[in-house]
Amino acid sequence: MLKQSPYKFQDLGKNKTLGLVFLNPSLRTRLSTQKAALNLGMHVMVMNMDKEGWALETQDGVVMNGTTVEHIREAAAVMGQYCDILGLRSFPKLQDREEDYSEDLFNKFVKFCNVPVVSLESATRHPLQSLADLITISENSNNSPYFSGQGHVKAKPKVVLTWAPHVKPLPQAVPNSFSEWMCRAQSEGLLDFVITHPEGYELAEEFTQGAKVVYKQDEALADADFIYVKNWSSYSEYGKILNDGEGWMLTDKMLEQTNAAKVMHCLPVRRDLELSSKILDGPNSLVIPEAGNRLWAAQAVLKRMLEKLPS
Ligand code: AN0
Ligand code: CP
Repeated sequence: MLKQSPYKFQDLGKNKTLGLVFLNPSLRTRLSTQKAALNLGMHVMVMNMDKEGWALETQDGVVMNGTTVEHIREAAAVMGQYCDILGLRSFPKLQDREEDYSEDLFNKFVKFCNVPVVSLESATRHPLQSLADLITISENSNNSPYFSGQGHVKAKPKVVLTWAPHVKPLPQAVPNSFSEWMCRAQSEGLLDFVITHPEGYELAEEFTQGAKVVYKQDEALADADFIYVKNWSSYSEYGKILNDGEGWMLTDKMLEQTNAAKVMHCLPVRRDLELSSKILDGPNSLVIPEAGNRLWAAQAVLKRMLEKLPS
């Protein structure tokens, strides 16, 4: 495992350059992917398009006489000239569901840059996060070969994804990906997966096939081994916040109904709005090792991509 020998493949990325392109802010994804690339011997360049790049036009057929300065056709193609692999972070605009769920921007970037692309969270998915989450669950479950010796002694852990309150409309990308990966793990008999949220926050069916949805949070949390906390905006009333989410913030009192559940969150987290500080600072929280595992997730993915590149 890469975690045991981080530098084992440090020759793999020699003379290879990774470009990380951010259209939105990031702490974990930026640093973990950068460090993963360095462990593999790659060079890394970071482009903060939102702050330092030219305003990007993504639609075809427009006369660019407004605020956009450069078209994605040229911008992506040019970045592809300098890099062997590119990563892109592009949040949804949360205005037009069709546009966001078609992954129009991400797909255009892939098409025009002409090099392999890794998602650093796109409009509908955050796969590097979900891989890190799966590693974290494995390390804390004794039915896994990666069990660290601490955590749950159970043949099949119960994993619950719970909606949490927030003041801003957030993407569905993190819960979509988490659900997609957990449904797959469930179909392989590794765990049981339950989703809980207030009515109106149903995720797109393509990501939740096989998941059990329970609207009563206390019912869903009963006997849980892992609780994954995340806010998302509505998919059906696209991009909207439907209520103030009162009573949905996970507290240590709620943990009493669970199997001493370990608590996860992708971060950044708003303390005492999404998740109580008592839980975050307490022994049940996995948020820091979970963020630490972002490194190994990114390194595993970059390693695979490097192995497929012509040398
Ligand atoms: C983003 C989201 O919910 O998708 C990024 C999470 C990794 N979160 C915020 O914008 C707060
Ligand atoms: N979890 C996550 O992707 O964090 P950042 O937005 O800080 O990269």
